[in-house]
Amino acid sequence: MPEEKIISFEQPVLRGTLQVPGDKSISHRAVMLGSIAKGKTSITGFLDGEDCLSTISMFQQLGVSITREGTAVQVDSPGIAGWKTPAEKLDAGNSGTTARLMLGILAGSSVTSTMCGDQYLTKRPMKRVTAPLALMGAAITNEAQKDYLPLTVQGSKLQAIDYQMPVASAQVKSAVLLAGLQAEGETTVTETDVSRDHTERMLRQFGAKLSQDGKTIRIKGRQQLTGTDVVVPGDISSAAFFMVAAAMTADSDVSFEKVGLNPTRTGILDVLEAMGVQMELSDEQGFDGERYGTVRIRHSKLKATEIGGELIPRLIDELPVLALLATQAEGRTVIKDAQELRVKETDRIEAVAAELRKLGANIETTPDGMIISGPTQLHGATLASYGDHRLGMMAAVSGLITDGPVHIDDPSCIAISYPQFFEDLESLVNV
Ligand code: SPQ
Repeated sequence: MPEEKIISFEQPVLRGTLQVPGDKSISHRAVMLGSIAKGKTSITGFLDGEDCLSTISMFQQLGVSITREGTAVQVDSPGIAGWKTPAEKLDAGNSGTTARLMLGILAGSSVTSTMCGDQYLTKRPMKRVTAPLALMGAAITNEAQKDYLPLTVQGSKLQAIDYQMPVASAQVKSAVLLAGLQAEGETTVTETDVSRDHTERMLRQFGAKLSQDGKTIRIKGRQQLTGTDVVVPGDISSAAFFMVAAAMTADSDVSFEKVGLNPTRTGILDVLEAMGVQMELSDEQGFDGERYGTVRIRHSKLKATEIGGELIPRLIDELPVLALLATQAEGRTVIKDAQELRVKETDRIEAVAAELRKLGANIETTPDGMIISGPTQLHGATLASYGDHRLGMMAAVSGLITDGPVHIDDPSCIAISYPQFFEDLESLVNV
């Protein structure tokens, strides 16, 4: 990909149907559980983004046979007990999900390994995961005794814990549950607000027994997983960029097929509806596992809204592009309770505000969110991606409504979650 991408369309209109690539969170988990399980797992619709490829190469280093042809992945594993000690460091690249879930998995394995990450991931906090794992007896160390990557995990015997989560985070919840799967006794995790539940759903699919009581999940240790077939739906967090694009670009009408509709991920649809976006849902399927269907979005007159509380974990990754949408809405949109945005690939509160201001947006930051007043005519500018795929895609979509071209600095990070993003954008505009 070039070092700069220019978005410049003459009166763009987005029309047609789109099948976005596979869900990133589900793709990671399919490879992880397929590798913990003994036997064969077949994955279709896998996301071939850089983050998920980091997960595949980690397990290959641990001795799991994984082959991939495009979006079809075959896993053949000796099971977690048969993994071998890797010769090299395990590199999580840019992927927080890979790093945090793998810490939980490796803690109860029988191998010793060191995990590293790129310049952005090594600045993201790992204590939220290493603290509960230490309570379970995990041996995780860092030469500098800090809670950041690189971290060395010496697989050991774990004890179950009852854990009250301090933050709403699917990564922390998943790390504790996956460690609990190898531990002695029954582990319980209680959430503050419900976060994405792909790990729980997929553990059941691989034969594990879990029970749930409100915000508390219980898992008994020492359960064996059995390889299975996994179908990955389209990623609603990727579709979100084009949903927002269609909602704010005159005359647009786009249908998203086979897009994931897991209720712990559909906060974006609730917000679009609250902002007055014309939306239709159809062909809903897959109710027992991961739900998916078709979502049609049409250009609409937008009104401001408030986004906070329990909604936040259901749309955390969509907040950058929703902030862009809010610049086109009548009134004052308030995003609150979203302090987690500050510890993503970059500080997504400051970065979003800085870039939208360059376009002329009226936006202020708060410790836990943003306040955006609109509607505002946005102007062309050069925007930075901060090496953050969600910032890069927000910048690209902004170019559909600016009165001049938008230049994106360092757009290559978009391949982390959406390698064919620009092809899909071209395919929808002015067809
Ligand atoms: O994997 P990574 O880098 O953490 O990815 C992000 C993203 O924007 O793609 C966050 F930066 O998504 C997280 C998400 O924010 C993926 C995820 C998961 O698959 O479990 C859960 C969320 O993170 P958290 O910290 O709330 O658990």
